Amino acid sequence: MVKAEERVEHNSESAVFDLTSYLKQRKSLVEEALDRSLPVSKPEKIYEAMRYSLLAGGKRLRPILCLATCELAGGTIAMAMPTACALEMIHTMSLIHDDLPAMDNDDYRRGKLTNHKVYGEDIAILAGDGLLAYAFEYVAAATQNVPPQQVVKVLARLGRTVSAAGLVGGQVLDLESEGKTDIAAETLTLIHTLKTGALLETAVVSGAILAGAGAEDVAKLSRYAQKIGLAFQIVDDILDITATKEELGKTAGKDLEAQKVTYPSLWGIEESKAQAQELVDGAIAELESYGELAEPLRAIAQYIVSRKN
Ligand code: GRG
Repeated sequence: MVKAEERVEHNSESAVFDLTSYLKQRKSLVEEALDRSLPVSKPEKIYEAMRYSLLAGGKRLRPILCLATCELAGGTIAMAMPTACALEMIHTMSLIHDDLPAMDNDDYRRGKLTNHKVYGEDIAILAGDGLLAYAFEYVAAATQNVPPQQVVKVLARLGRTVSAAGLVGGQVLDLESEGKTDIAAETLTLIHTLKTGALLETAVVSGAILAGAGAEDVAKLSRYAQKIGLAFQIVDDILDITATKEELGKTAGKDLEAQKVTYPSLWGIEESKAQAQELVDGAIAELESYGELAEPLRAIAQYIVSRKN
């Protein structure tokens, strides 16, 4: 059954796009590929720790976006799957490190105990490092039927995304902002653009690059991704206040407890919701030239504001 908030009618003539089935099918394809991507080897302990977090569930939004833009740009799922898996390896390693006592210090993630709670801090750090290194190896070694210069472009983009110009830099700014109450919306947006937006943008753009998309399409899709990335983070901040631990699969209310500046703390919940919806509308407007082909990306954008976890 298609949930009302996930049903997207593009126009009166087009069929209803069933996002629930689409996400379910794509998630299961990605999870099978992730399982195959990282078999247990020796030393077993580190492979088990890496697989524990990599196969712990989650929405798989980044791989799903990568596959969707590859198809939109005329490529196939097979061309993008190694990169889709690598995006999830990078995302997962960032969650493992983010949950460590030295950072956010969380006990639960994706409804399970965090990596360091099960394997200890030393192994959790190494599991993150192992996933990060393997993500790059996997794109280089497993991508097939894509011209090598396109694979190199994706590898370069992934490198920049995790670097001090991306996730690492965003995390540093976030750590520096802790305990400060005078953070402006612009600073908050910079933190989230680096911490959350950069990987979502790379997910969207990589799929297009692998399919051989031109500069104009890459630019349009980048703008789509930047807008959904920011909307995603605004909704994340709202959910931290409104959702339960069970819905989130992790501790709720952490931002309030840490007295962190968030979008709802600056704007209030209703205005934050309105801002997120405005960003999603803007993202969808970037897809106009693609017609029906972009239906999955439109529906995913709407899902970002209606999601409950
Ligand atoms: C990248 C070298 C390197 C180190 C990591 C810790 C760190 C540096 C960065 C923090 C990045 C971080 C945790 C950003 C938050 C991103 C975010 C909104 C996560 C939640 O994503 P969802 O909702 O989660 O897609 P699921 O579980 O569904 O995948």
